[in-house]
Amino acid sequence: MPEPFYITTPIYYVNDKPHIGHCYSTLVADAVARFQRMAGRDVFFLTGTDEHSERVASAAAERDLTPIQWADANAAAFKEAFNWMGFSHDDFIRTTEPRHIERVEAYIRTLIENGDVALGEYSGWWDHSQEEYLTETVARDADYKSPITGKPLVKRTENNYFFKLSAYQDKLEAHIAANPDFIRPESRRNEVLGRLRDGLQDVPVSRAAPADGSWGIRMPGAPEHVVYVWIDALFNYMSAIDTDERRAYWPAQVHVLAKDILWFHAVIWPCLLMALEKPLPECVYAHSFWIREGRKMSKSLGNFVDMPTVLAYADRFSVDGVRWYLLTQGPLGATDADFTYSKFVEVYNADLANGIGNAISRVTNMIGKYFDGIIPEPEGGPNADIGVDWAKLANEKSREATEAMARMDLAGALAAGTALASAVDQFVNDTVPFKLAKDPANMPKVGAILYQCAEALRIAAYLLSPAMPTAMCDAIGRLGYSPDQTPSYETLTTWGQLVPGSTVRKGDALFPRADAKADAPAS
Ligand code: ME8
Repeated sequence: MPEPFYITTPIYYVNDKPHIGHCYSTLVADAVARFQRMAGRDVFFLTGTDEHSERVASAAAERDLTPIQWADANAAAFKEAFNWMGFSHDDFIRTTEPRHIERVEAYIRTLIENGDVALGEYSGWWDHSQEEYLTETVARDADYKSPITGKPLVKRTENNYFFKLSAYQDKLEAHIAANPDFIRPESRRNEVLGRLRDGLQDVPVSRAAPADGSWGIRMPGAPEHVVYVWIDALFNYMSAIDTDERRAYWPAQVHVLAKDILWFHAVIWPCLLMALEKPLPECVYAHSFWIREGRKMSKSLGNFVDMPTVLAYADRFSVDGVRWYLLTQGPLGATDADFTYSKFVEVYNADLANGIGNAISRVTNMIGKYFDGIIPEPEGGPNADIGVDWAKLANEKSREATEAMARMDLAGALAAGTALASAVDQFVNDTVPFKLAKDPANMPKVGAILYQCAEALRIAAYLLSPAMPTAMCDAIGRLGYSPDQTPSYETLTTWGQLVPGSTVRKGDALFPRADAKADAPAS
């Protein structure tokens, strides 16, 4: 039985349309999911939308729509964007779906029955823009403004149901100490540990139901309250797989998200799970933010890289070109990453047009020219010694990619594929098959060289396919490889799979070189 691998993204607010930040988190999860599927894991990849926010209701009201009408329109926009980006999610959950609502009610009922949730009065600093309460210390440090949006905080007192978060402080700290990879990257883990030193306070899990009673999940047994949107949202990770067929996916291997919502995922969510006596996820991974041309992306600046802009980039550089840039240059670590046109073109040309794309055309062209487009029988076998131990190198690179992926080092994993493609370029330069081919007596050797090139590129293409599924699938086909079933990682990456006699396809450049002087694509 393949081992389960459950990976999630945040579920995104539907008060507005998707943008590059939402695409980035989902892309990171997609690349990991694709890699793990290739490695033979039984992957479940979940994304979706978070809909019961007050802001959805107010954004809908501004447009004379009901909240669900506005949520439907934006959830559809997220689905469209994610399909268009080529994401391979297994499910897309919406928190307004009955399957989610019913299960949230059940979880809350259990928490009330166990005494982990009870009625009380709460007074705190409310960040309306983020829909969260901040502690006195955090509010004071932020000068009583939202640390995320800079909007003023409001002192608010409510009669609410509370979750006894404070009761779980010791258990959570012990878990974090015993599991160094529970919160990643490490700098984020240290931030959480620092904040935990202030001590955990109980948190509200309900709010007064809106006057018209139309939006939110009712607290079981107390219809004058709705479940606080954040609690409702966190439960999606469980509700989506709380069925007989899917339950084995829990606990999740990775929750992917950004630094803005780490506290909810690294503190509140695990404590809720402990209260429900469920095992905790293996890793909560919080990446940093994309900024644009040196400036934070914000509504007021109107400078989001929105979907029309992403589309315009993809029109010129392909969806895979966009995916490549985001994955290799993205803010997976502790620092923000800048989305700039000049860097985009530089990376695209260096890595794709002049890198893997060029290596594939060079090799398929030579096979076309010298062997009528047929993969030659390698003289001395696939492992013939012509200066590079390809079997060893391919193995090393595959292992490096696997290890990097396990650390969520996506750029590192992809660099292993790129290194294999560069080794092919170097090999061609060193062995000069184009010169050797001038003498017919050399053709067996030329055949052996080109066989090894094509085989190495096939493996490189597999290693790069989690980032660029469409282009790399095309590349693998061009190299004359057509596995008749979904092959395992080992057969994919084991040297000598290309069958002599298969037909190579030349075709247009996979990644046409970009003109660095052209203007940035406009949406
Ligand atoms: O917080 N760079 O939803 P949200 C990178 N519904 N990633 C970014 C980004 C940027 N500039 N901007 C946003 C919510 N993101 C809640 C989540 S989960 C149970 C509930 C990504 O629509 C990033 O993943 O505000 C961030 O954490 C998420 O979008 C916030 O999405």
